[in-house]
Amino acid sequence: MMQAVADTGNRNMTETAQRFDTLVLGLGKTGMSCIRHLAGSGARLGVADTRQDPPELQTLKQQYPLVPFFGGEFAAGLLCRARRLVVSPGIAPAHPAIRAAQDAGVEIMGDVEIFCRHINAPLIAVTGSNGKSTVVSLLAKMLERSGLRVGLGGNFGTPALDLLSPDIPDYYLLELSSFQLETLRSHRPAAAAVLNVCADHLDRYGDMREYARAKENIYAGGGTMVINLDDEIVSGMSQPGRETLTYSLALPEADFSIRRRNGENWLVNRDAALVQQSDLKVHGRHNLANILASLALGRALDVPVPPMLEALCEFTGLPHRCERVAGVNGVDWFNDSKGTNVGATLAALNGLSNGRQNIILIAGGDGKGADFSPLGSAIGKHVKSTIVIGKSANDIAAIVPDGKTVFYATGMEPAVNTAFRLARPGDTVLLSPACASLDMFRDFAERGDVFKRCVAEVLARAGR
Ligand code: UMA
Ligand code: ADP
Repeated sequence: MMQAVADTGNRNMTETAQRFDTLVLGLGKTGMSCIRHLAGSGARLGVADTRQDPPELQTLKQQYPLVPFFGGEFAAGLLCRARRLVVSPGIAPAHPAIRAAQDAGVEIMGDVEIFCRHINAPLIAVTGSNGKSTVVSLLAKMLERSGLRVGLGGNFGTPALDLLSPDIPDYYLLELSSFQLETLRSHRPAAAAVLNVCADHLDRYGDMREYARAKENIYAGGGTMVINLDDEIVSGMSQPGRETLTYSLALPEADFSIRRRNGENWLVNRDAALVQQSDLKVHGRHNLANILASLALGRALDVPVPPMLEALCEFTGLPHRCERVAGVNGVDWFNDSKGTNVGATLAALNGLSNGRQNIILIAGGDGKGADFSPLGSAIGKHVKSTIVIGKSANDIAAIVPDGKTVFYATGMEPAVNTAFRLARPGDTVLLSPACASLDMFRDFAERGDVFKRCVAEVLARAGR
């Protein structure tokens, strides 16, 4: 039952008579950024959220008491009273009430669409199942090192509309999720990349094709296409005749690749050697792909190479992404809490293994409808023991190959204690859940922080 809880500002106006220029759907980070952007424009605004007490309700009440809030399941009757709906990324536009409003002629868009209609600096847009945050963070550092000012946000950090200010940067750099791309039409990026596509969010999309189609929309607005030749789905998105820069860990014919010279791996741009792999501070092969993608995006913008190289040699990666948190008694401990899908965990296993089946893997959480079977052979190749946690514990245990040990843990602390008991010098303990965290934690960052605390405690108890 939909209920208005904030004052409409006009007590004579009944709820049924209310009309909105814009009804914002969702009152999380995005919804609040939309209200901040639209308030003051004179438009009649409202906000609806299926939750009665969404995260930003108190902020709305305090800062925008005249904007009415409607909590509870969306009703087509309410949504049809808006001229336009701004849909937050966590809400599927396929929701029946949103569909009904669209059929009735209501305009549907997301926050990034509004953002793209307002900007007057070039946009760089990055999506992919994995590596988005790493690439946009690294690219931002590269651009800043070249003296350029960057407005960085989107799915990572600051919501897009909060980046708009009179102080216009040289570039806007957006990490875009498939959810944000679903409702985007007006983007005209200078350069865009889909880093990779692997199974994720299949609780929202009918199948992989639908998910990949949402991501592919990033290329629809023109600009230089940065294409990962190692990813079959992404290379299938190439469009002959478009300005394109390619990268690959495997194919030397790519514009940006890895080549062996004098016994060393070099990151190269065609025949020009850029940087030696041993000079980099990030872990895992997948991060080499992220660096090649960042270099290609920088090249697409004509950023000079030397400052880009300085920035990437300093880059140590982001927390919770293959982050080394301890190395004690010959055992390395890695926090890869942001490994929220099968592709990320595969990358961590392949990237951190020394080929000796020495990884003790902690995995599990909310599987979002994923098929974990692609993990089976990597566990067979690289993992010594698997410790499973959370809602998907049984599903992950089921794909561990016969002959490998599986332990069930009721939470992070018992999981870490079990890992400590099992670990021997030369082993690596890796938290890489292949699952979202929401069944046990507020978010991936809390899960990673709890892991780090448990690791510190178990090592302290052991006097290490
Ligand atoms: N929700 C409801 N009812 C509603 C509205 C939302 O139940 O009426 C639920 C959603 O299903 C979701 C949660 O509330 O579980 C948050 O949804 P939201 O759209 O309100 O999210 P925001 O707080 O606005 O945050 C969103 C992104 N979240 C999602 O896409 C789910 C944030 O990405 C992003 O940082 C933020 O906008 C700013 O742009 C987070 C994320 O998990 C990090 N993204 C997914 C991912 O990276 O895999 C796509
Ligand atoms: P995103 O923003 O797309 O979620 P992040 O950079 O935050 O990407 O990394 C998320 C997870 O994906 C981490 O576990 C990280 O180790 C892994 N990862 C990062 N880059 C890649 C890549 N290119 N391929 C596969 N996994 C990756």
